Amino acid sequence: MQSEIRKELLDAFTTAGESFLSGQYLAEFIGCSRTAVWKHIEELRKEGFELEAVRNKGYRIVKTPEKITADEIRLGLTTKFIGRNIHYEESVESTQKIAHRLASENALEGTVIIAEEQLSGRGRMDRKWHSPKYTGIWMSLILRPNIPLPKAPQLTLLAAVAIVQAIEEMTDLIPEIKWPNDILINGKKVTGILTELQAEADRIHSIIIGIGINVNQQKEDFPLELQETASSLFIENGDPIPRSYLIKNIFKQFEKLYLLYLDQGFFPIKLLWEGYCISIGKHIRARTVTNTIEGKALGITDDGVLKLEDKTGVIHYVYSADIEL
Ligand code: BT5
Repeated sequence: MQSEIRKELLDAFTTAGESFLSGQYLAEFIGCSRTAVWKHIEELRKEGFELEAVRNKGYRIVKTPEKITADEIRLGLTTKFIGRNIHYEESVESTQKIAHRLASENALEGTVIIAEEQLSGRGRMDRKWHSPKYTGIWMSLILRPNIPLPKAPQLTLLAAVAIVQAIEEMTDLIPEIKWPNDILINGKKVTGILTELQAEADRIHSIIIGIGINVNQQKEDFPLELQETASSLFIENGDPIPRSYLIKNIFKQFEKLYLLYLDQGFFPIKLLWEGYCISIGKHIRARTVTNTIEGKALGITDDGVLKLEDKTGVIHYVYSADIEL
């Protein structure tokens, strides 16, 4: 919708409050035909506005979409650099793609790209990430730590701890971490993390942490194939959660842990992470790109690598895999 018409339409509804506005009135107000008014109203509906239409009275807005705005996030944000620079988009292919571009254009550390919807949200190994409009948190965070390349996966674990802490602060839920990048509640996946790098052989230019959190979806908002394995905070908690508060909380927890990490290394993060991990001590199956290993998860190394003991007593070090409990 042309932005001036959209603005005039929203202004008219704002002034009218609870009163109805007729199609005729809106057509004259905006200076277009009634058919054009009807088309614009349909577009507002597609954007998530709920409009009531009553014969002989006209239209009124009954519910506006719960949008995230960069201003709302900035208001009351206490961090020094995480989330201080926000790129907010209505609809994108993937926030990771934009983050890669901005990172190579020297975006500041802590820059975050947030979208209301992703049309090709991605998981690890080119898997798809379902990212419907106005319901979840789909964002990518640009970091520039001065750490050696093999330590980059530690930031996935750090992000998981920050998200779990933020969820705990706002709800009574008990989230659990499944190595390396899933957060589950009551056994269902509510969050996935995707860490990508821009690096040379021995130097990291930037680390891009993609975070996908199912916040306010209802069960039927998930495609059938995900309904048994995925869930949202709303489904588990019973109340919708204001996404911008959760985002702010994640920024706060993340910055705290990240500064601790830069100062003291991975060890303090590891201790926190172990407290939330569900797989340690359990018999698990790890599917890597090349093979499948079964055994007891002993824990993670100081670098964040999973230690798995098979039934012959051999210890395997797993850098990346899908875990089945
Ligand atoms: C992940 O991959 O879990 C990482 C997901 C990262 C998504 C964020 S959103 C912001 C940023 N921009 C992006 O484009 N991506 C990042 P993986 O472990 O490979 O899990 C992917 C699998 O999770 C899929 O194959 C599905 O089975 C399942 N899945 C897809 N969408 C889901 C959802 N919304 N909730 C729960 N599970 C989902």
